[in-house]
Amino acid sequence: MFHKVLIANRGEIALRIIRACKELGIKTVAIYSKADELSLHVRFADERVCVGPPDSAQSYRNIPNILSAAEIRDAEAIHPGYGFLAENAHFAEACEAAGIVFIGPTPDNIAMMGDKAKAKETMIKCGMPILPGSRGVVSSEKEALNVIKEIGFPVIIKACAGGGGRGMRVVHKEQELVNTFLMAQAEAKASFGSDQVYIEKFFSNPRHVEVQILADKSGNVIHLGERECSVQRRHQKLIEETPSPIVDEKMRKKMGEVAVKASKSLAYINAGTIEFLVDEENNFYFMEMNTRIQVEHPITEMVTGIDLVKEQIRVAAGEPLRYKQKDIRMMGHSIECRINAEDSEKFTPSPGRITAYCAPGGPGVRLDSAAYAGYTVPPFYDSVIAKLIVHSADREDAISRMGRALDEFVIEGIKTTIPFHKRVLQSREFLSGKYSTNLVEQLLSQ
Ligand code: MV4
Repeated sequence: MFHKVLIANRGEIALRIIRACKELGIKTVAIYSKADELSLHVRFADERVCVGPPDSAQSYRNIPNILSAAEIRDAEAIHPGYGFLAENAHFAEACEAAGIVFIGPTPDNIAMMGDKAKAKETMIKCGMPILPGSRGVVSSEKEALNVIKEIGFPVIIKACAGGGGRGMRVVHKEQELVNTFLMAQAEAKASFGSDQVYIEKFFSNPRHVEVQILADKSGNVIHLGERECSVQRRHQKLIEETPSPIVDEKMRKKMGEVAVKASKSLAYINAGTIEFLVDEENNFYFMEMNTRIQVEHPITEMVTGIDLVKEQIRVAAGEPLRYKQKDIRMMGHSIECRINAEDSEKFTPSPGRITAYCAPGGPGVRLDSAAYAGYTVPPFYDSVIAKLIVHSADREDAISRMGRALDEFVIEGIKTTIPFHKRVLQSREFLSGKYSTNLVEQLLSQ
């Protein structure tokens, strides 16, 4: 096992990783920007190195500075968390070249999944159900029309280098195609440096359901069930729950099996997530694979009892998985609410000083947060300041427990999304479990 790990991240996920390292007896090195001198991750780590100014391009994404920090402090491995460098193949490669273990998959696996059209091609070969559409890149309107002859309107044009909802355009009829196609290419070029796009049949009112997997260096892969992530706004997830209200044992088994089979054929190592789009008939199709630990990982931990971050570190150190598929049981129901430093109606950022802070507690409540009374939320980074997670025997009890925990939570001095969460939890649509990715828009227009 490693003796010392550097955490190339900040906030709640840096703290989460420090906690896992502590329990594994691993020393930790925090990195931080000038804006984060008073952050909890800096205080809780055994060592700390300032890697640059507030701008994350010069600090949390500054590869030379981060590698120097790891070398100076003798860290044997780097945990990237999520965001920043977590899915940067060059960084994974640079770690390898410097003799430092990147806690994640190989650079090749990261690069492959980063190209969404390539990922799709690869997944077809792995027996994964995929969204009907072009085989690979579409480079002209003529080619686009040929694809559309097969699948019909509406279609969606996606940037190969996009992902997470970035670089997508829907086309409803032929008159719009040429314009939208050229616009999609130009936007892809401007945003990602590549004008490559591909085309799919567009599904309206989809659900987003994802499967968690864990894979070790000996080729063992297991899945840990699904997470329902359809409560989102502009591709930012707001509430996640497991199990998904629409997934039954049979569907879970099928999704899990294809996810495991694909990860095996990729020789994937690390925790990973296969995202599926689920249509109104509960057919599921591969969307993307995320090669990192995800924000919403705690709900899977609550129902399976498995510490995903510790497992991630163990498999990176070459240890075999300690669980076989038959050891995995999903117990009860878990929900996560992402509490953002944002106005709860307009979702505009609300950074600033937290003047009062009182955390919820009691049975079945977990709070992953790096916030505290007197802490100032900087304006430079992601606005998630806390993840409130509950676990209970069933969905109804979990919803009621989350309502109680949200009522207990006091954060003063800044605006948060707590009022929004209370509203969703009381909505007929959420309570019924029959909601799609349109839920938030529906509620906000009421
Ligand atoms: C789609 C789609 C409909 N049809 N693809 C958004 C995130 C990225 N992973 C892919 N996304 C979508 N792809 C086809 N062929 C609708 C979305 C989509 C979406 C997907 C999951 C969760 C929320 C979403 C919100 C808007 C659009």
